[in-house]
Formats: sequence, structure tokens, C-alpha cells
Amino acid sequence: MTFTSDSASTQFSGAFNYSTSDAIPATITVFKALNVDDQLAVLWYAYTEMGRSITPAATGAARLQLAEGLLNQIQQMSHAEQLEVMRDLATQRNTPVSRSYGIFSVNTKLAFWYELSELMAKGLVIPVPAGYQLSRDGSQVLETLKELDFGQQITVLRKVVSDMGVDPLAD
Ligand code: 45D
Repeated sequence: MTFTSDSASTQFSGAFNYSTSDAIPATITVFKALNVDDQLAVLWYAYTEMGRSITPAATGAARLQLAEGLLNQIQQMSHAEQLEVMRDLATQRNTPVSRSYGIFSVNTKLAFWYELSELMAKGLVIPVPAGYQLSRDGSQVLETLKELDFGQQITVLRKVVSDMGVDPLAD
């Protein structure tokens, strides 16, 4: 199944109907309460589950172009630095990378994380350790996320990644 930007935004309006889906705000709340490592791990597992429904065409070459400089920078870092950068984004630590990320649009932020996952799958970015154990809350968020439909999953992910990084224009 493939999704264009248009069909995805049609799905967003459906997903915003919270009365039929309290799972969305609940999932976001529990996700944000996770420790940073579990947040990163849940995102990674979500990607491995959703990978088939996200197409590079849907994420848009233009959006990735905006993120390309940052993605290139991260590829040149050591594994330890790559992990640190991702933890900094998730914890909103104020760093040059977090500020570069902060000016992306929400879709570019999603495309950035998607591309990071692709780089992980290619072995160019540090992998999640094979034996990594999610906390109980982490597993619960992941299970809930898996049960949502694609549009609802995107709604959760948009909220989560849009809050990451640091907006350099906010004070
Ligand atoms: O533009 O040692 C649409 C820890 C169309 C543990 C779309 C770890 C419009 C300790 C389809 C809507 C686990 C922390 C876009 C190590 C449009 C430890 C959608 C490592 C863009 C090493 C796009 C953890 C979508 C690591 C849906 C390395 C994009 C974790 C979805 C890394 C993207 C996690 C997703 C990463 C990306 C997760 C879900 C990179 C997830 C990325």
C-alpha cells in the first residue's frame, strides 16, 4: 500500500476525530513520559513495522533535500556521536544539530527520521542493540501504535517528532 501526501492528509482529518480514537492523545502522552532510549527504540520499531507503507515518493525528495546537510553531517559522526545527537533531539537539548532540526517543517522532520532509519538499515548509522529490552510502558506504546491505522500512526509520529529539537526562533 502506498500513500501520497494527498491521501495521507485526507487520513489526518479522519484521525483528528478523537471521539473515536482516544488512543492518539493517550499514546502521545505515554510516549513522552518514556525515557529517551525507549523513545528512540519505539520510533525505530515503529519504522520497522511501518516501513512498507511509507514510500520515498511520499516523503518527498524536496523535503529530504532540506534535511540532507544534517543527514550528511550525522553520517560522518562516530556511532557514539550519532546516538548522542539523537538523544539530544529527543530531549530537546540545545545544540547546533537540535537548532538545525528545529527549523524544519513537520513533514521534513518526519522525513529526516525516516531517512535516519534507512541509514540505520544500511549500516551507516548506529543500530539499536539486538537485545535491547523496552520498558513495560515502551512495549505498551508500541503495541498501541501498531493497532492504529496508518493515518493515526502518522498523527502520533507528527506530534512526537515536531516537539523534538530546539526552535532557534523561540525564546
Ligand atoms: O512528507 O545503545 C507522509 C538505544 C507523507 C539504546 C510522510 C540505542 C508526507 C541504547 C507519508 C505522511 C535504543 C537508545 C512524510 C542504542 C511526508 C543504545 C511520513 C539506539 C514525511 C544504540 C513519513 C537507538 C513517516 C537508535 C511516517 C539509533 C516517517 C534509534 C516515519 C533510532 C519515520 C531511531 C519514522 C530512529 C522514523 C527512528 C517512524 C532513527 C523512525 C526513526
